[in-house]
Amino acid sequence: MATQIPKKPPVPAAPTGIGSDDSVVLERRTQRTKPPQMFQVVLLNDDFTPMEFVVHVIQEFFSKDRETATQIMLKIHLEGKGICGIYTRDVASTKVDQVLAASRAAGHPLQCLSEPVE
Ligand code: TYC
Repeated sequence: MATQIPKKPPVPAAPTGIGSDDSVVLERRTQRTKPPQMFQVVLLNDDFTPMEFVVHVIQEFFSKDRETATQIMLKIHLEGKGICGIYTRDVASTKVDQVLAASRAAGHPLQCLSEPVE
């Protein structure tokens, strides 16, 4: 009886991503996750809220210095509305709540909203 020479088992075709020498090939991805939708927080003009209060609100809740806050307030006063900051959804929503709470507590009708950017 002839001696059986054991045959090597056939090498399975390497699946995509595995090199023929068992090395793992990582594909470069351009971007793993897309950036979150951003929201701009807008203040609206009205005839009653004092300018000084609006400047205070912009400084306090949007971390602007007094000069920048004054410029934003004047833009709102002249153009009807203005962007105070751009944030993720939850942060923007919190800013709106904080501004409205402070305005109502002070007895002013200041309006604030957030809207998606783009
Ligand atoms: N128009 C207001 C005034 O003349 C000032 C003001 C500015 C009010 C900006 C609201 O978002 C506002 N007293």
